[in-house]
Amino acid sequence: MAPTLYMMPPSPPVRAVLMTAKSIGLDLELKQLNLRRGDHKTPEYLKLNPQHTVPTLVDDDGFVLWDSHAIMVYLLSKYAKDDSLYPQDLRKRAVIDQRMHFDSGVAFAVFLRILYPLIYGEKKTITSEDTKAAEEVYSFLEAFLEGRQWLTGDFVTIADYSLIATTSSLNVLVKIDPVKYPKLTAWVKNVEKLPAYEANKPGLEKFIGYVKSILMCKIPIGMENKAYIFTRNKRIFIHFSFAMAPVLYVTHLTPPVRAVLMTAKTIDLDLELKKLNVEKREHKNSEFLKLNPQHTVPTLVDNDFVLWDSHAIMAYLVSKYAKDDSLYPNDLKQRAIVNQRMHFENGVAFPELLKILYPIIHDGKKTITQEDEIAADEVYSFLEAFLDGKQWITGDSVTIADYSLITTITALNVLVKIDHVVFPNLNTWMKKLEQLPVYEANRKGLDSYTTHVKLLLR
Ligand SMILES: N[C@@H](CCC(=O)N[C@@H](CS)C(=O)NCC(=O)O)C(=O)O
Repeated sequence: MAPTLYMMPPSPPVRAVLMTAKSIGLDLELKQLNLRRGDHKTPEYLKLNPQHTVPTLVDDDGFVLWDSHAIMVYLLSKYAKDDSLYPQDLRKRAVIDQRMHFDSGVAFAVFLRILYPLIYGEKKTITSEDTKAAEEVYSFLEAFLEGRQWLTGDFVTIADYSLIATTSSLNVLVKIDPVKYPKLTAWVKNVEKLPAYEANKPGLEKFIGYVKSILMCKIPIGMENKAYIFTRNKRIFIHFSFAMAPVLYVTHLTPPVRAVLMTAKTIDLDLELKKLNVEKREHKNSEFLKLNPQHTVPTLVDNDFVLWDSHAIMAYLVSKYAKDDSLYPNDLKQRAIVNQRMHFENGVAFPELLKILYPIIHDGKKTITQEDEIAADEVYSFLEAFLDGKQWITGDSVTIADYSLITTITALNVLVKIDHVVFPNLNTWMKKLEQLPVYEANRKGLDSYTTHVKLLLR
């Protein structure tokens, strides 16, 4: 029996899965949902996937998995004849993971942030802010493609599928300028020539028609189209060290950094920490941009190997340095669920935290609005559902998905308190994590974050 995919053709993550299935000649039984009609919020569908997203996979033995990235990895590991689209090689895989988390947490998040208010809200135009956000995504991709034909190297992987699905859709909203982004433009053209791309086309066309029909003449033609120019600090501050311990670039207030620190502590791995001062824009310094064009912390330098994105870093460190696989199980299905939860953290929970936090930090906002509360409560409700019948966020043992989520949720909890009566599973889970010795690696950063935020809110 073919695995079932709950889907909606215009959805980019759905199309990424379809491209993957096409590449490996896997038949899927497609069940179409109409999201505007609310098919994804029915009790039956919520029982399958409490996060109510498409795509959701139900394998022939009833195994349920959502999140396109987790699904692609799972399908390849189970059904592909070789590992070319998601190589076993630790470093190649780590870079693919990083690019896919970039899709979840940045590219696709930006896409939704522009699209949803147009579909569901009052918004009528693409604003200059939208353009700026999309252009930032394009700039990152342009940088990732430096010296490479495909997104992670000289071969096609699921990171290309994931990002072409999102980018080709974002391009409908904010055009990719071929002059500003020549590498990105060439990459899009190359991907379009792949046989697998046929699986992106019909959905993309539906998406284009859909956007047109919704907006009709709403998008103004002469909209602002300013390039986002990174402010580059000229000061050189990075001294490469050849110490044995991997180097981790950090800032002290960030949840993803704390998640990596918890992981390193658990596996007893020494890291040489290098603090970047974000206020002094050290993360935008040209030296650091050379290491990580996405200019995020944490960034890991393990000898000659550079990797960013906390999720990809945690997976890499556990695979390379841990004594066993308990934090990131080798078992296909267990790993698939860990991946799904981490993409949830990256694509849903963390962006919600930033949406509430940034106006407080950058614009002097002093209050938590009802809208903020609703958004945070939605994240809490998802987690409450994920934890149903489980001790930890993916099952019976602690994994890096717990670390990823606890650091973000404790930070969000400072802004919007978790109601213990409404979210009992979540409350119990947090208490259990707080009792782990490794939680100390979260506490320290969380405490200074809490003080900082409370001061700003005063
Ligand atoms: N990270 C997820 C994102 C999936 C997602 O947000 N899909 C959208 C459609 S493009 C959706 O299902 N939206 C409905 C909802 O969130 O309720 C993935 O890669 O599968």
